[in-house]
Amino acid sequence: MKTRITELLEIKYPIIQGGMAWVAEHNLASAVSEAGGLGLIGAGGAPAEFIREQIQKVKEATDKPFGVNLMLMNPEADDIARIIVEEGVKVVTTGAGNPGKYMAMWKEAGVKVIPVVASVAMAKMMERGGADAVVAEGMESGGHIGSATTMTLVPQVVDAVTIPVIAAGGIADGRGFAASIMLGAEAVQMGTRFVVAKESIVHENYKKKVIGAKDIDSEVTGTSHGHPVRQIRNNMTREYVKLEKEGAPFEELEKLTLGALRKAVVEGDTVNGTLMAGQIAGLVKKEQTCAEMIQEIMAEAEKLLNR
Ligand code: TUI
Repeated sequence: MKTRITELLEIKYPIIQGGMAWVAEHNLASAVSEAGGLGLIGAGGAPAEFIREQIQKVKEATDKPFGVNLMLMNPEADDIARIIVEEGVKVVTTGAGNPGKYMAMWKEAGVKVIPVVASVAMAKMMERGGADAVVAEGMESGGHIGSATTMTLVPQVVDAVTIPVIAAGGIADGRGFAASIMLGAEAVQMGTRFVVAKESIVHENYKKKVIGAKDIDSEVTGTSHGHPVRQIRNNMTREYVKLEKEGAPFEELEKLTLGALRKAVVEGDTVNGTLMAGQIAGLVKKEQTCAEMIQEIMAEAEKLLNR
């Protein structure tokens, strides 16, 4: 399947792996790229030099295109933005903010820039700033989210910009892929399904929680202070939501989540860790290789789209 995104990124299939903090490291990114999608290293809150090492490991593992997701709240974002250029990374996606201040540097270096947006206004601003494409991410997604759903956001962004749009949020199979194409998207970005990939280094306990999750098992924390984060409900989210209802200050809430994503991903703490996952976790039923996932999704989508 050819779209402006497969042409722009020189990839075989229009499937991009989400740039998930802690989860999207070199093993997962190189597996997705080797399978014909676009693998991403998720910078999350990691130190800049760690990201450089991750980039170098992907380069050793595959000669296919891959990218880096720069989470803009990272305190070392400036250094990571520069490392992306120094290491010759071809694609950058950004999240949780406005990447405007890096745009000129990246464009000059020939890096393809794809900001993740959660609104039409942000999509238009990014297009004006020189973005090559945007990811329109609905609130079905795991992690830090906006307020519009994928179903409503994607067609509105498609109508508002001329650059290609990638749909994200609630997509995990060929039906979601085909539906995204129908909404005008030219690729999809998936996170939750890749969390349980065989090549994903996520702790088995976390993977089991995603595989066992039902449709309404996620919870959004952080709405009281403007940083909503979707994750699978557990002891930590119950406590968080309770404190939020009582009007607890941010400093107190932060104590619950500090280091909690690492606790879940690395240590497998499903009780007090942050189990970021999207609403589509209920559809994710087994661990497969990235290649198996991509092949299955493309075969199903092509059948549906040809009908
Ligand atoms: O960035 C994400 N998802 C993320 S980042 C992340 S790391 C984190 N960990 C703990 C707490 C908070 C964050 C986990 N998940 N998705 C892309 C995304 N970007 N969703 C929404 C946005 C967004 C929000 C505001 C993009 C732009 C924006 O603009 C604000 C502005 O500056 O105008």
